[in-house]
Amino acid sequence: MSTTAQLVVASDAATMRAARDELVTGLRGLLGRNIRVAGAASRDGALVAGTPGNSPVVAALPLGAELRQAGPEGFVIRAVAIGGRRAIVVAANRDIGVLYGAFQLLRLLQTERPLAGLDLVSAPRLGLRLLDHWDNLNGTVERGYAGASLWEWARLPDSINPRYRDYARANASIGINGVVLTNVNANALILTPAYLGKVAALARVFRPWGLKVYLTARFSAPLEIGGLATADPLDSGVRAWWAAKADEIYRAIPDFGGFLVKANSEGQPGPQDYHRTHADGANLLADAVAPHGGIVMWRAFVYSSAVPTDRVMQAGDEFVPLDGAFRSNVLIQVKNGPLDFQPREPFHPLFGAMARTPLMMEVQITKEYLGQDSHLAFLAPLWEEVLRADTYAHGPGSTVAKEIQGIAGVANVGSDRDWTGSDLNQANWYAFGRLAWDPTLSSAAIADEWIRMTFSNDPRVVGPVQGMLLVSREAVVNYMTPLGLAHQMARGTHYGPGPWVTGGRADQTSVYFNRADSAGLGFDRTATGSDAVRQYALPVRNRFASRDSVPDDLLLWFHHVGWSERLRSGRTLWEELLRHYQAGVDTGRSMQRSWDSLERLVDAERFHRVQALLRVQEAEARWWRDASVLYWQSFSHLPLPPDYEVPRHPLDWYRQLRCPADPRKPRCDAVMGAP
Ligand code: GCV
Repeated sequence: MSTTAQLVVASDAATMRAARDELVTGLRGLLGRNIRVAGAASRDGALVAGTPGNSPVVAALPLGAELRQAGPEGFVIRAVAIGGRRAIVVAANRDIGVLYGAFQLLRLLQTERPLAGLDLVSAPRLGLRLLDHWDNLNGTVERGYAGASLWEWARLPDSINPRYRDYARANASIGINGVVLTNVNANALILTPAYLGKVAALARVFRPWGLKVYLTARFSAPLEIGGLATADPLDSGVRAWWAAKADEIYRAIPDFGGFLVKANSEGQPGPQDYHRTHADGANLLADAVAPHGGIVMWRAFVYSSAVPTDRVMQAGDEFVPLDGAFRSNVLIQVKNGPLDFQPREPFHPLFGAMARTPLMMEVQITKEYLGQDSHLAFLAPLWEEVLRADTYAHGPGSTVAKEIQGIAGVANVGSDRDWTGSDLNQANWYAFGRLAWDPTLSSAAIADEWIRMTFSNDPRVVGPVQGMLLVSREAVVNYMTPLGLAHQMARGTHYGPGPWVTGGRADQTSVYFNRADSAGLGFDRTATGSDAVRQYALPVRNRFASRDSVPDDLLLWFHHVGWSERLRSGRTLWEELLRHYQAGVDTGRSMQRSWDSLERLVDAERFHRVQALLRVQEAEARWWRDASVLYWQSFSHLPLPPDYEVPRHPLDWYRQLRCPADPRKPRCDAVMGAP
């Protein structure tokens, strides 16, 4: 076999250079062969990458129909004969498609898929595939568990950390095409000239990788940095200020993507401060960026302390009446569930409920409520569950995936050496990109790819690690919030159990959500309670409203259930609760056993790091189980079965645990004692 393979890339444009360099690096590493790069004239490459516009070889191939299917960002990969020799072509309509195709080819090689007869066309289903960073200008990251912000604002624009390029490469490898650099709890300073120069420097690094830059816009910026006396969206001075600001941004960053806005939510300023609507606010910014082709992503995560209705209903009540009132370049960004990135929630009722408004979905890759950096929770099953949920908005088959134009993931990326706070957390960044590209991919297939590319193709590794990943999210649901419970985490840190949390703002407390009393547990959201079910289309509403048809895993989200009432399993609520908490702990243990079996198959460094975290997770799963079960028992007064693992401490001990204030590591292991 020849030790040199020939790659033909005819163009020297920045994105084509990126594709060429990735192929050279990847093929060298994977095949152990030298790669010779040839230009336009060569017709005998083993691998040809290009567009009909920049590659005569691609232009000569009969790929018209496939390229139409590939669209602006997709690609075709095909085994062909060129001049009688076997070759592979990576073709696309645009350079960025070639780059995505190059990564796909490397993925196929690295995961040992057969290349003979290769013939695939791939196009992203969603146009907007974004990472949202909740990064502050002082270098901290809200709900970030992977170190400081990647963005070195003080050093930019002169100093360009090489990780910026690697960050862009990683994103392009999974098809992510945009990044919101700043926290939705926004700082207006990002819109000042000095910061815009820094943003432009980042945009220059990201551009070849197809990664557009977006910023969060603080609604009160005209007051804070503009010297105006108001931020009223209908004020002509305010409108002129935002239009001029948009012009200034686009002069610095011609392909700037647009704004993401959190308004009138959790203390952020917004149009309601001036008795205007969310549509007035969104349209103000949309008009400013429209001449430049920009968009506005306006978040639906709103709830008001003044409104006494069920918190999970407020976004629906607020936004549905505004359907049709937004400019065409506004997207409403809706969290996957109506509460706040819980281990399990029903899909958000806004999906399918705003027929005249483009929606995008926001998910959290950083695991604020799922054990943060230290617990293993592979999130693809959670996202798959919501993407496939049927809203019935336009009849059966109206899945959430079909109701959205884009998806944003709150990034779990920081300056930690492993990028994401733990080795296995990287799987969530990967899974997010893959599902954003193709929401029909299965969690199992994504896990399989990631393990093969991260650890090994050895089935003795792939099988156990895939098993661990696929059960991990349900384990977290079981030991934290089984059977449809939600928001039972400690106040503030959202780490560790706190089902007793009360006081302060009611709809941020655990007791508001669990409604535990001597009769039973759960939030009645049927017509006899808050009637939140009414926000869903009829078949879904009926399914959730009836005790006969509500899925067990959402039971307590929608119903207040008596402690001794029998569920479909024939067991009482109390018995089912105990089983679920125990199942969570048991899965924690089985994940440890699976990982321990890999000692000689995974490098020692990563093996020990993951092993240590799985120990933490098992200990903390017991903490969750014991604290929760004891707390529910103080209402149910029902006994634990004789063979149930006895909680190590009385309830008061758990209630009095005070976690360290360090937001990165709020674990209580020091006080919990050895596992
Ligand atoms: C960025 C939750 C988080 C907040 C976050 C907010 C949001 O409430 O705890 O940290 O703020 O969601 O999504 O705006």
